[in-house]
Amino acid sequence: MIEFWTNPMSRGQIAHWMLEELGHPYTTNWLDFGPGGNKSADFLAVNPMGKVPTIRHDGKVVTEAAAICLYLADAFPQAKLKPAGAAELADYYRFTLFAAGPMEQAVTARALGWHVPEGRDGMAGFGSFDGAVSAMEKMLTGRDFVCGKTFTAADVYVGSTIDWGLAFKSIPGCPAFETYAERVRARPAYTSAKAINGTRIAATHKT
Ligand SMILES: N[C@@H](CCC(=O)N[C@@H](CS)C(=O)NCC(=O)O)C(=O)O
Repeated sequence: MIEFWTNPMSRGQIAHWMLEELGHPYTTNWLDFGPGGNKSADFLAVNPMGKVPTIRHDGKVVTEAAAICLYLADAFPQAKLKPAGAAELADYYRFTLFAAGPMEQAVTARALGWHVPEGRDGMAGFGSFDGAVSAMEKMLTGRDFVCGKTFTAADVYVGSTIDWGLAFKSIPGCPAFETYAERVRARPAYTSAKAINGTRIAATHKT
């Protein structure tokens, strides 16, 4: 059994998509943000960061949306979401960690108004926002999915990064991002995860 802690308006949607890809049963613990939810003693005992997404499988806790995607692909090989060849694995790890590290930092820094002082790009892991986005664009150009023709767990994470970035306009649109986003949004598991979270948002976040 997989236990899953999430909030519908969060990066939890990334892990939710991955869980829907697996087709394996899981239990969802919806957490509100606040002292009674993600900062409760019970949840902090599971994840001391008090952050979602978090999963527990076979007694092991996994946090970090990217790690959850990669871990579940390993733990459930029957889902065939991890490539076998060395060349594909190189892209699989590189793209996922690039999205989870430099891209995530670049987008967050921009959203929060943090500026890398002039001449200090070399010290920042993401270099600059424009540099990270342009590298991601080049990396995705000319390929259907991260590992080529076949969808993998890397596309759940990288796809979420591009999907959310375009939806919230935190990254600029370009043909490589738009066409890639269209391909990953066609996954039935993407649609079912969106539907589950949309239903939860409608039920709990009244406007
Ligand atoms: N590095 C983590 C980030 C997780 C994260 O920041 N989640 C946010 C929601 S999108 C959260 O739980 N925020 C609540 C809080 O920190 O109180 C990951 O990639 O999973």
